[in-house]
Parts: sequence; C-alpha cells; structure tokens
Amino acid sequence: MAPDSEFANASFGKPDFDVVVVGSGFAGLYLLHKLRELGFSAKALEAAGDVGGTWYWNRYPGARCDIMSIDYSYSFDPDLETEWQWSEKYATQPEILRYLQHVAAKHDLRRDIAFETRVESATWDKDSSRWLIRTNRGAEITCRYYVMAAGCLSKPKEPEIEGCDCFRGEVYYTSRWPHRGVDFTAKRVAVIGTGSSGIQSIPLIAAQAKQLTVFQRTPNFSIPARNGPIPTHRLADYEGDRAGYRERARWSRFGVPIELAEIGAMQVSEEERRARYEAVWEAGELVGIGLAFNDIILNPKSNETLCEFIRGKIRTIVTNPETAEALCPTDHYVATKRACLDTNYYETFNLDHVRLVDLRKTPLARITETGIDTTSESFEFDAIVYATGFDAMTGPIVAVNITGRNGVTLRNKWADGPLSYLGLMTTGFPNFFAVTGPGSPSVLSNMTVSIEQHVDWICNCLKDLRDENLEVIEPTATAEAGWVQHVNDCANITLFPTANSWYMGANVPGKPRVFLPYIGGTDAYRTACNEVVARGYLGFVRSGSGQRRVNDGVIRRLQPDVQMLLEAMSALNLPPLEEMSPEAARAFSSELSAVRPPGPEVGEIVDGVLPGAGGDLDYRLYRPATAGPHRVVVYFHGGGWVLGSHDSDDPFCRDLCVRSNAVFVSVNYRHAPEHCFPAAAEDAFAAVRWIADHLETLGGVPGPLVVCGWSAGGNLAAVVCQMARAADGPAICGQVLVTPVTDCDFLRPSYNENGADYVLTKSLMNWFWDHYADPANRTDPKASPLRANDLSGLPRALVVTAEFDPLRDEGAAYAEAMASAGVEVKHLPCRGQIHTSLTAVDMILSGAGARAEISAAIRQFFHQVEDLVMRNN
Ligand code: N01
Repeated sequence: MAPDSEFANASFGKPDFDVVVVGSGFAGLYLLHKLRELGFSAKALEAAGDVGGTWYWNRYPGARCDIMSIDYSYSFDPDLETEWQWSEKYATQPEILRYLQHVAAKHDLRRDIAFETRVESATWDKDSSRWLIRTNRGAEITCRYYVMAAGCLSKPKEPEIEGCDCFRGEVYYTSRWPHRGVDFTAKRVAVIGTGSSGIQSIPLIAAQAKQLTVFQRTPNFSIPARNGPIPTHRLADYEGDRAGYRERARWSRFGVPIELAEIGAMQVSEEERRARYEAVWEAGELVGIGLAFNDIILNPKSNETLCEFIRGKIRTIVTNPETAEALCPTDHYVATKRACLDTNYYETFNLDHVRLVDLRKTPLARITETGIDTTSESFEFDAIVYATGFDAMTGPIVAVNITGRNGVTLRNKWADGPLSYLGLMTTGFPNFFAVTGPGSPSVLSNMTVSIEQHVDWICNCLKDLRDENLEVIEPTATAEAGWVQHVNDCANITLFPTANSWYMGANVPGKPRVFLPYIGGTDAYRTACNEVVARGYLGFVRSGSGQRRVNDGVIRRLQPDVQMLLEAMSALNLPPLEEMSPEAARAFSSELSAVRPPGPEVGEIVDGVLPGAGGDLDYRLYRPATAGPHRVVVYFHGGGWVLGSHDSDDPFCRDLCVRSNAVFVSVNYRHAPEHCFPAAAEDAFAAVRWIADHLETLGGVPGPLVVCGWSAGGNLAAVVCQMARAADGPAICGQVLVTPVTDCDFLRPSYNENGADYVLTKSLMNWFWDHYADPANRTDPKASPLRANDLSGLPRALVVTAEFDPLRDEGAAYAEAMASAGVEVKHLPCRGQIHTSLTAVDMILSGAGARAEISAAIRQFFHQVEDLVMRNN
C-alpha cells in the first residue's frame, strides 16, 4: 500500500491529486485508467487488500455473475476482448477476480491505488475549491474532484436479529467470506437469507454439510442458470463483430444486446404464453425474464402469469408439497425484487439432510449460544451463514461522512431518500461524482456497461472543464428536482414500487421507502446524459477562472411513456394529417386506432341509433359489469370535428365506464367539412336531449346527466352545457372537459411552446378549424365557448389540461373564467402529458392517475345529486 507520507502536502498550493477515486472494482479500475489517459493525476483509495471490489469480498461458495460473462466484462480495451477467454457462461467469483487482477496488471493500475485505506470523511473547501479526504490511516488528501466508485452492494446490512453476538460456533457472512475458504464437512449449518447470495450458496453448502437448515423469510423467484459453455449463438454473435455487439449493448434497454419482446402477455393465447415462458426457463438468462413480453414489469395480470409459471416449476421440482409451497413467492411480482439464477437450488430441498424453515410461519426469535430459536423450535448448529443482504446503493456512499457547501452533510441531505442529477452528482456537493449512483440504471442494468458509460461521462466532463478553463461543476436545484421527478415517474408506471425490495430501501429498517435506481433503460439514460452535454451542460453551474456559467433547466419533462411514444412515432415518420384529404385522414386514423390496446372489459356494449339535429346518429353504450341501473354520462369523441366516430375513443370510454361505474353513451355527430359549424354542436345537444328522455330505456337512473368529451368532443361538451342552460334543460349535473378546444385564438403561449412537437400541432389545429368553421363563425360561443358573455349557472366542471398541449392555456382559461363566474370548477393540469396521451389507455400508463381523477369527479357529480335528493326527501 502507499505510504501515508505521500499525502503530507495536503493543504499547500495545488491539490494532491486532480481526482480521488474511492474503490478499485470494475468502476474504480476503469476510472483510474481513463483519468490517466486524459492526463489527470488520480489516486484510488481502497478498503480491501487488493483490487476487485464486489468480487474481492463476495467469495462465498457458488458466487458467480448473473449476466453472461461476455457481457459482464469491459469493452474499453479491444485487446482484452481477445486475450481473455471466459471459461463459462456465468463466470465464478475467482475467475472474475482474476480478470480484474489481470486488467489491473496489464494497465499497471495498482501503483495508483492505496489499499487497506478506508475513506472516513470528505469535506468541500469552498475557498480553495477542493475536497479534503481523510482516511482511516490518518492521511489527509486534497483533490479537485472526488468520485465514489464504491459499488452499489458493498455495505453489508446488519442482520438485525437478537443475540447475533452470542453464538459460539462459526459465523460467516456471504458478503465478507474468508479468503481461506470454509469447509463445512460433517457440520450442521444454518443459512439465513434466500436472496441471490443465499440461493447461489445453499446448493454448494448442502453438498458439503452434514445437515443444512435454511431460514427463509421471503421466498424469491429463481430460474435455472443452465451454466456451461457460453451459448454458441451468442458467442458467434459476439465474436462475429465485437465492436458492433458492444455498441448494441450500450444502446440496449438493460445493457445486454438481446431482442425486446414487442407484445404483451395478455395479447397471446395461453399456449403461446407458456411456450415463451418455457423458452425463458430453458435459456437461463436473467434479462430474459422481463423480456418474454413487453409488459411483465408493467401489468399485474401479465406478471402474475409468469409468477404462476415459475411457481408451477417449483411445485414440480420440489417433492415435499409443503416445502414447495413455502418456496413459492406470493408477496411480490416477479422481477420487482431482484430475481435469481441458480444451479440446483430448488432440487437441494429434496435432499434428506436439507430442511427449509419458513420464518413467515414460525418467525426467528433469537440467535442462541448454540444455534437459533424460532417461535416454535430450538436448533443447534456448528456454523451460521448470514446471507442477509446489503444497505444498497445509498449505503456505501453515505457511509463516508461527506460534507458539501455550507456544512451540509450528504447523509442529512439524503435523509428522506437520495436526490441526484442523473445519478451522477448532487446539488450542494460541487465536484463530487458517484459512479452508478442512485438515480442511474446501475443495478437494473448490466453493471459493466453502466460503469463504462458513467466513467466516460465523468472523464469527458472533467476534460471539458479543463478545456474551457473551468474548475467547478455542480447541478442546479431545478435540474436535480426535475431528474428526481423523472426517476420517480419512470418507477411509478411499473410494478417495482409495490415490492418490499432493496431497490426500494425496504430491507433496511428505518431507510426511506424510495425507488433507488433508474428504470427508464440504459439506452434512454445514455441519451439523456449525452443530451445534457450537447445542450451545454444543461442543468449545471460551471465556474472557474473568474467565469460562472449557469445553464439551468430540466432534461426530461415529458412523462417517460409519453416520451417513448413520441420517439416511436417519430421513427415511423408518419405523414401529417393536415396534408391529407379528410377521407384519407379518417382512414389513416382508423388504421392507427386498430392497433391500440382494447381497454378493460365492461359489462355490456350496445350499439344503437338516436335522432340528431339533421338525421340519425350512431351511438355506442358501455354498461358497467356491476348491477344496474347506473347513472349516465354522455360522451363526445375527439378528432377536430373532422375525424372519429362513436367508437373511436373506445378504450377511453371503457376505462371511464369501469372506473366511474356509470353508463357511458358515446355519441357520433356530423363531421366537417361535409357538415360545418354548427352541425356538430346541434347534434351533440340533440343527443343529450334524447338520452335524457330515454334514460330508463337505456338502463340508466332517471335524473341529471354528466357530459364528457375529449378535445373537439370537450368543446362540444362545454357548448352543450351552455345550450342546456339557455334551453332550461336537460338537467346536467357535471361536465368533464378533457384537453378541450374552448377558443379559436392561437395566440396563447401554449400554442407557441407546444405547437410543433407533440402530435396535435398548430398546423393541424388550423386544418381542423378551417374545415369546421368560417372565420366569421369561430368566435360564436357555440364554437368558442370561452367567448360566451356569461358563464354563470353552468354545471360543475372538471377541466383537464396537458402540459405539452397547444390547447393547454385555453383549457385553463375556460376553467378560470367559469370559476370567476361562480361555477364550481376543478382544474386538473397533467404534468408531462400531451394532448393525445390521457386517452391512450394501456399505452400511456402515466395517464391512469388522471383517468382515476376524472372518474372520481364523475362519481362526485352524481353523489352531489343523490345527496340533494336525500336532503329534499
Ligand atoms: O441479499 P438480498 P443478497 N431475518 O437482500 C433475508 C446482488 N447479487 O446478498 O427478503 C431473516 O437479496 C432477506 O429476507 P427478506 C443481487 O443484485 C448478485 O442475497 O428481507 N431473514 C433475504 O431473503 C442481489 O439482489 C449475485 O424477507 C433476513 C436475504 O436475507 C443483491 O446482490 C449474487 C433478515 C437477503 O437477500 C443482494 O443479494 C449475489 C432477518 N433479519 C448477490 N434480514 C449475482 O449472481 C435479511 N434477511 C451476480
């Protein structure tokens, strides 16, 4: 190790090093190499006695990678790819450690690593713009940039079991396994914990021990690794074009270049579903689990089919039915806790000397001098193995006492959960970086790919600072808050937050329940990081040499699924509707509608015809599956008065029908340009009148209606309310206007901000208006309801607007105007949504919250009526 005197000059002049790196695992080694290459002076501080990080400490029997070896390796050194041959599909810990030792030796990295040196504190000194690092060896080191590359799973979690210290036999932790190895021959052994470490080690411990007892609190999903030679097709793919293979990995969802499924689990027959799951089971690849279908981590029903498939396998393998049942996970969706790859894990429980103790049934009471007591039994052991996991992601970072500007510690700043920009930096801690920190894909990706991306980004950032004569970089508070929001938005459309996993911090008592990694994908993440740089380090303040460059902003403002949809649409290069004839545009939008998910099942769908203002109009009625009669909502579809029909918003109507438990009658109306203003408005009003008169025939409850509409349909719903007020009926108890057209004026800011990029464009709105109404008619309140002289006395309203919609401001203006006129109005602005996204049921999952609020409002409108009736009786 390096002598401490090396750091003696700490507080004079130049810092001791440009960069201090903590850790010498995959991340620390590459960082050191890259920094050197760029001419930065750097020192790595490592608590262990040698390189390897995770693979230095986790030496328990059976420890292997669970991403294929060829993928779980560096790509920065092309020679390494040919000079190192992996012996197995999943390399063992000793082989991975040898690989890292080889890399360290090849690039002569050890000379810049201080081993057995644990960083205890790091303090930012604003006057000198330097970090002061203190180690357990009493050394003080100064550096300009401080990088934590200490791994995500490197701080073991306390077992939190009473009596841990009093056991007199042998005690082992999978995360700190003795280098000499352990011989369990003829011993009675206990293993506590059935995560990846337990699942990998249990079969090998069982192979040696006289008796093995596994204490399981929560069963985990595991699939057979089918270890052996690297599959030939994959090897051929890799060896055929190594550079291309690596590049595909970099731009893949999880850092492994495999094909993503394009279909949901519920969209295929049971036979096909089973066939795909069998293929996953046979392939023995962790990333394959979530890729059998594209909605495994999104849709509970889809996920449950895979859960049940794996449970079926467990029941087939494990011969004792009670043990099999105890091994079947039922408390979480598959993949929401890190799933495992195993070799003979479930088979091990068929051995006579192996026993499973289900701690859910008989909880662990305490560790005794001779063994373990559960609430119902006392066990005696020669050895206890703790495979109880880690204080993941944040644990290793806040284990160091890091103090940033104004004396704020990172531990305090992150007390309610980590706050970071891109998972790389955190506001208030200038020049401090984390590799694969919380808020980055890290543990949800192939770590080696994510590590290389982070190291490259950090090193390029330092180089850019140097090239621009700058020294200090720090994210802005806005950028950080925006990224944290985006990380949560990504997590919240998945099933991940439902599990008590270490991803959620749920395994450590008292740790805040926050989803720690970024689930948006390594590809999307890389794009965001690159974009930040391309936009002049958006979201950062950079300073030095008398300069201060502030580039405040948020890198991702759209909801993640909306962003993905826009990217997919942009890749399709769809022709603009406004360049088509109305007939062609109608045909085209019908084609698009045909491929969308169908929406939920309703009790009944009835198609019918009702008399409009100028002839018969089609309608489609959606009835809830619950016992009727139900209250009735009249719905008007979107489509700029030109496109669409009574069934064109089918998934949206189904969804609202189920959620609000009301009958929805979606009514067609005459379209422009064949029938211009005011045909649509008159039809809409005629339909509401007819429905009000036929409520009982339609299976509805007599009484007031709610009217609802989206876009141009929202316009009609608003207009109908004004017409009903003027005509003194029919009775309407609520109006729901979803991203409505309320005015013909294009001058509001949202038209400029959102007029080009978010599906509904300014030019398309022009096209719609041009077809619908002559300029002279557009200011008529029946076309522009915002223009009505008097908005008082209108029904209660919910107005829903989308942040990235040209119509946003006119919707908001209508809500405001009605409220000023005394109407009870709720305005629901939807962050990160576009004009078309709220109706995209089962495609835009982030819109589900808004649809829940719409339905709640509808229920509320009807409740208010019922309350009134009750009071009057
Ligand atoms: O830790 P874990 P791990 N009483 O947290 C149980 C990576 N990894 O070391 O779920 C009783 O998953 C706990 O029970 P519960 C991989 O990402 C990769 O196994 O909290 N039981 C659980 O069963 C992995 O996810 C590989 O109810 C207690 C277990 O201990 C991550 O590291 C190999 C308990 C802990 O499981 C962590 O895996 C190994 C208590 N007081 C690890 N406290 C590869 O294959 C905890 N438990 C690459």
